[in-house]
Amino acid sequence: GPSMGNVEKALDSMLNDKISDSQSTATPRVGIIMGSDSDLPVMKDAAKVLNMFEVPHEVRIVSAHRTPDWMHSYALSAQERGIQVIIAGAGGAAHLPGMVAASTPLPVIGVPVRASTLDGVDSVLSILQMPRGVPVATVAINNATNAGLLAVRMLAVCDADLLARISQYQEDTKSEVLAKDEKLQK
Ligand code: RP5
Repeated sequence: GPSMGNVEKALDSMLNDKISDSQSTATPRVGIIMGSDSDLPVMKDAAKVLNMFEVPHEVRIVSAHRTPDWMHSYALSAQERGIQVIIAGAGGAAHLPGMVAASTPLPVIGVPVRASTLDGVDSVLSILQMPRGVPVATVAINNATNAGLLAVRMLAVCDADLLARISQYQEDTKSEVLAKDEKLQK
């Protein structure tokens, strides 16, 4: 397959050193990728959710436009490396989720990042309007939390432990709202 250039390699390892503390040493089940380190403030929310559910994951900078060869090799190798779901965030002309979905059989969740003068509408339309045959599950603008939760639900289909945890999370969310209502009535 296509190999990574030296500049891309150096940039990749540099960017990944900075965020390595949010990653576990186990084989990652979820790949969180994004077009630029400027997407990190949004995309870290997906990592937070996966940390909360103790799902091993990796966080990588993969740009469709600036590092097309790296993107292609990432997408082609993800499944055989043990990745089961890919969360891809990008802003502007956000081609990353769709282009990755084109080169992997894995489910891809797209996060439209609000990154330009068009307020994220550009990102959401770029990610949402995929042609028939190449699906991307698109979440709301900047909602990497939901991307993380959707990834957990996908993994929970064949993982009883994770299913119990996601059910507990839903119970906790319900209790929180009911407690707030109760407080309001006092
Ligand atoms: C996209 O362009 C990235 O996903 C990011 O959201 C946006 C701007 O990137 P930078 O110019 O900040 O690197 O490729």
